[in-house]
Amino acid sequence: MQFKAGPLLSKIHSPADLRSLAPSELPKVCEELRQFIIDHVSVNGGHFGASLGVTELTVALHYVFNTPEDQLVWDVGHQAYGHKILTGRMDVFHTNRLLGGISGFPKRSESIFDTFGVGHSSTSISAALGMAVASRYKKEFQKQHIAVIGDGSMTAGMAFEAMNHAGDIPNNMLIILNDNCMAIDPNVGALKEYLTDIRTSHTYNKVKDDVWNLLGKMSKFGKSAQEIVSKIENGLKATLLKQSNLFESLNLRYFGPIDGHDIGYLTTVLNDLKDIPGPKILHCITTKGKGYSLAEKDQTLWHAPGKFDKLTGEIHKKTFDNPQPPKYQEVFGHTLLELAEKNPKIMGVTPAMPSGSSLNIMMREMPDRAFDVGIAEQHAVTFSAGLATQGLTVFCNIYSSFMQRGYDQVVHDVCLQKLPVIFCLDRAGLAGADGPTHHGLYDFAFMRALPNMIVAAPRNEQELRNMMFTASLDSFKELNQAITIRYPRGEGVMPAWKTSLERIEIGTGLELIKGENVAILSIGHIGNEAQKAVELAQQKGLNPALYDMRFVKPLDERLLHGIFKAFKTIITVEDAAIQGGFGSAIAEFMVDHQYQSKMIRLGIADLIVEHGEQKELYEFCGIDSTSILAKILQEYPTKTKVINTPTAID
Ligand SMILES: Cc1ncc(C[n+]2csc(CCOP(=O)(O)OP(=O)(O)O)c2C)c(N)n1
Repeated sequence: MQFKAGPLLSKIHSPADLRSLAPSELPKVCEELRQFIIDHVSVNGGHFGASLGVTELTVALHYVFNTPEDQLVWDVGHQAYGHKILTGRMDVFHTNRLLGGISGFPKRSESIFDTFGVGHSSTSISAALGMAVASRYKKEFQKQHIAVIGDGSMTAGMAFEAMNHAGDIPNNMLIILNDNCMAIDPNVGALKEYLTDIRTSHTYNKVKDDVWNLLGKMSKFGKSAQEIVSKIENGLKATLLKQSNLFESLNLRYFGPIDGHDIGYLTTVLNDLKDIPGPKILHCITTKGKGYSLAEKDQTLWHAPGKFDKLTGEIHKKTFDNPQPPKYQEVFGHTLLELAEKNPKIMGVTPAMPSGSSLNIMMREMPDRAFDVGIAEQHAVTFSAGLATQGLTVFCNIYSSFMQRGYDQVVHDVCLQKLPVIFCLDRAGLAGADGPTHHGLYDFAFMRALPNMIVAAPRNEQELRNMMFTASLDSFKELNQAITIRYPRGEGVMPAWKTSLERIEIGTGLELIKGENVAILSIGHIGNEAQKAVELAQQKGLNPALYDMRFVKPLDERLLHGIFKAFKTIITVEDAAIQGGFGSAIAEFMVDHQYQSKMIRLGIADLIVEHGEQKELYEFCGIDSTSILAKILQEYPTKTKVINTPTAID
């Protein structure tokens, strides 16, 4: 559904239009922009609170800076809806996150104003610094480079690596620290405490006001920016500001904290900062969800609430007559608590996703045994490894795509040291509307390459519970191996999910449906699509077999020998990158044992899968039941061949 923009906003088709307005008109632009975001997210879903929180910042940045010439880099990008709307995408904003529509994140291919593709956090300072250094090298000294990063994203090592570099080389970069005390859940860590101290310190704020007053006065007298800065540094800051400043000590000039919702003051300050060369940071205080009271009150719920009634604030939930299957993440959360209640060695770790992973269930009950370590996947992995060295049983839950950032730690700190860390990778496979930055497609390939790593994927809630239970046993530790258990976003298939916990033999698969001629080998939740396909084939009088392999590594070799001896055609099905994944593992087995069956691998082809609903993407990638059925019909040796449906992997 497409909503009409307010009278001022509807005239803004690019930041140049915005810049033609008088400063006095900006508050109205902010109001209309906020309303436009509320209107559209309420019917389409998507990220909500973050964009509302940076509305004034967004308007001020495009008003003051000469975008797209000046380079504006958003961190994560979930807060960039206002940016998209002001930069020529108002008319297509109703397609946000929909199949074929615009992306929910900045994307270089989408707009010249999207200077850097994002989705994963904490990259903005590095990227903006790269741009700033390139501009300097090209002698484009007028060009400004601005990274906008939240306090949550600032907790990541990458942000600090970038600041460490930025403070040591000549560059013209402005970091805007958008401090709302929130990540998705409340922000954590000592840095958060530090930022709160700065906000609330009376001495500091008095000095800060003096600095700004002086800066304002001097600007009016037309002093050069360099002079202004050295005056401030030599005078006020050095003498009055006794409190040391973390950013200053990294050679970044620190300004703030200022009210990030005061559009008038924001534009004044940004204008002043334009004249100050070198790396600098402006600390802005904002409220996530600003302007929509429910979102201000429950900021975690309204991070990405789904569709809602914008007048009542009621979040639309589908209602059903029958009990529905739970989400996999909920099964993880409840099962972990259940296991931890019986086993005092169990610990839980998440990098900033307590709600998203449902580790918050254990965190509430056992705060000393379950940790949110901030947006710090690398640390989460090595911290888990450290806990494991002391004999603890660690469940480290990381979204599959964010695990990419912790890969070296998995290799170096876990596998090489044979530490039995249990990695639960949520959002594995096609993530849906968040799109390519969030699809978890490579985990089979990158995890199965590692020695001392077991790789498993549950087909349903019961298998997830049993895999978690098996990995929590002391007998598992004796293997001296880590395990990856990967499962998708969304619901499983078992309304009665609370099954009794049973040990699974590592590296064993299951024959689900006996058959002949064609064998379907599936891994994980996508096996349910395969099962539907086989049942549809049965209705057509065919008799393909179905196996749930459960483990990509080690493979169930005994079962595989049986399959390759009995079947001429093998179809593998996975919701992961086809290169190096489950099908590849089976193909390697076939080659290594000199079988000569015909093998067809269904999975995600070597391409970027864009955003869309999960179901639509399954279809697009040819791994939904209809596509699998089409393959079965194509391969089944009958006289009644059907026309093949082309799929993304053909
Ligand atoms: C590497 C990585 N880990 C986790 C996430 C999931 N994530 C998306 S937004 C977010 C919170 C970001 O907090 P902040 O930067 O403060 O922005 P805010 O939402 O508060 O505006 C997290 C953890 C991510 N996008 N990237």
